[in-house]
Order: sequence, then structure tokens, then C-alpha cells
Amino acid sequence: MSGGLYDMSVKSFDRTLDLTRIKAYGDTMNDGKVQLSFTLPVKDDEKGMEAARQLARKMGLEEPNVAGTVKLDDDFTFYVVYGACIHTVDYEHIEVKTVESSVMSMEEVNDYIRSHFGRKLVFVGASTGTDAHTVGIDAIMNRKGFAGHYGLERYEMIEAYNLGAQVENEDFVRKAVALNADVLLVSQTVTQKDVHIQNMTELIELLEAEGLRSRFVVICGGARITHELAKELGFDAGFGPRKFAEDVASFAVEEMTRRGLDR
Ligand code: B12
Repeated sequence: MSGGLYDMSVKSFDRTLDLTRIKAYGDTMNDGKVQLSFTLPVKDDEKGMEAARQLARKMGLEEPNVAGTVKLDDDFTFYVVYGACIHTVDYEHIEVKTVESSVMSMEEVNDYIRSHFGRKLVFVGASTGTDAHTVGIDAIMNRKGFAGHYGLERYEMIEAYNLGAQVENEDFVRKAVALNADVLLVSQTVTQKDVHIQNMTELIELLEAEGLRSRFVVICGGARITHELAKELGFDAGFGPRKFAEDVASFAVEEMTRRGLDR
């Protein structure tokens, strides 16, 4: 007997992998299955669920299924919706701007600094502006580091100063000058209303106005920071998640050499 609901023998799954038209993968190739979550400012009832389905359809999900709801308040509900996304992406032609630098180990960075500079380099970092998030900059700078990667404070040839969070750009620059910094590290986590762009632009403008921009290697980082954005805003490099002290240190020391700051 065949053709029953659970008779899989006759069902042929799509196995075509076309990298110019990739779709999300649920449990078979090209099924497009995705799960998304959002909150609507409506009551947790049937009408709200239909609103969630309609919104999901408008976002390109076929046969959206509300897998879960949570009442957040009388007038706010959280939805988890599952469905097949119709959109595809051309993976073959994606180009991403990333930092082009070899990554040295902590010991190699120390050796590089010894042979190219013959002195310790000064790195000054902070989470600047109104941003209160410290975990990102700590991950890069704190001695114990992050996810098995030691932070800059452990590097023998680096003097690392972590100024903490909510450091105003003016104070940051003043401190960097006082410490005779070589490298400035800026962490930005909050991106709501593009506050990070405003803040990072302000820093570069301040450095330029004071005639200090060329004196420092200026690097930014954060969960939503890309190298492309960093370059656009006048930074030397930008680092996002899965980047650690050795990535930053390697780039910084090589950039100093490229810029002739090693004399
Ligand atoms: C912990 C946390 C907090 C803590 C922060 C405590 C502390 N001491 O840092 C507290 C509770 C204080 C907090 C407050 C707020 N938070 Co908060 N917070 C988080 C949370 C849960 C984790 C962030 C984190 O620590 N990540 C771990 C670190 C290691 O990751 P990372 O920062 O990406 O760092 C890595 C890289 O990006 C990179 N990196 C980072 N910085 C730098 C710098 C340089 C130079 C380099 C090279 C690399 C680099 O290296 C790191 C290692 O790989 C996130 C949600 C989440 N799960 O991500 C929300 C989140 C960041 N917070 C958010 C918000 C909105 C806030 C508040 C505004 C909430 C409010 N309305 O009050 C306030 C902020 C107030 C302010 N003035 O800044 C939003 C930001 C949304 C946005 N896009 O803007 C998030 C995403 C939550 C959310 N989904 O809405 N938060």
C-alpha cells in the first residue's frame, strides 16, 4: 500500500544545492523553514495570532504557524512564528570587507613589538559616550581575557589601560594624550537610534580638530560593528563578535608599521 500520510517511500525531497539561490534549511534542502519572534502591541487572543500570521506573510513566510505566544502585559504579546521563507540569497557573489591582517599569537605580538619598536606600546580602551556595556572591552583588555584568549593586559610588551564605560570622548582623548597612547580602542554596543554612529563620528572629528588623528591607530569594536562601517567613519579597523585580543593587537602593530609609526 502506498500514498498514505506516513508513507515516505514515494516522497522525493529536493536535494538541489544552488549556491546562487540559497534558502534557509529546516530539515530538507530548500524548504526555507525559519523561526522568528517579535512582539505586537495587542492582546494575547485569536485576533492577535492572526495579526502575527499576516505580518509573517508580509515578511515572505509561506504557511506561517504561530508556534507560541506569551502575554507580556494586557496590551503586549510576544509571538514565535514558524514558516517557509520564500526569499533566496546569492551566496556566490557575496563580498564582505574584513580586516586584512595576519593574526599572531600573544608571544609573536610581543616579539614583533620588541623587534620593531624596542619599547612597550600603550593601548587605551573604553566604552565611550553613553554606552554602559563593559563586557566587550573587558574581553579584549582584561588579563584573563575571553573564551580562552588572553586579554591585552597579559601581553608583556603592551601597557593596557581600560578606562571602563560611559567615558566621554573629550575625557578619552585627554587621557590618551596624557598616557602617550599608541592605540585607541573604542567599544560600542548600543546602536539604537544610531547613537554609536554619532558618538564614533564625534570622536574622529575631535581627533582631527586637535590634529591628533594621525598620531594614533584608532580601532572600534562591538556586536554590531563591521569593518566596513568603521572605515566609513574614519577608524582604522572595526572588529565584531568572535574577535579577540590577538586579532586586535596583530592588526594594531602591523598598522603602526604600515603608517611608519615605528620610529
Ligand atoms: C550584559 C548586557 C547589559 C548589562 C551590561 C553590563 C556590563 N557591565 O557590561 C546591563 C544590564 C547594564 C545592560 C544595560 C543596557 N542594555 Co544591554 N545587554 C547586555 C547583553 C545581555 C550582553 C552584552 C554582552 O556583554 N555581550 C558579551 C560581549 C563579550 O560581547 P560583545 O560586546 O559583542 O564583544 C565582543 C565583540 O563585539 C568584540 N568587541 C566588543 N567591544 C570591542 C572593542 C574593541 C576595540 C574591539 C577590537 C572589539 C570589541 O570583542 C568581544 C569579544 O569577541 C546584551 C544582549 C546580548 N545577548 O548580546 C544586551 C544589549 C546589548 N543591551 C541592550 C540595551 C538596549 C541596553 C540598555 C539601553 C537597556 C535600557 N533600556 O536601559 C542598557 C544600556 C544603557 C547604556 N547607557 O548603555 C541591547 C542593545 C540593542 C541595540 N542594538 O542597541 C541588547 C542587544 C539587548 C537587546 N536585545 O535589546 N545591558
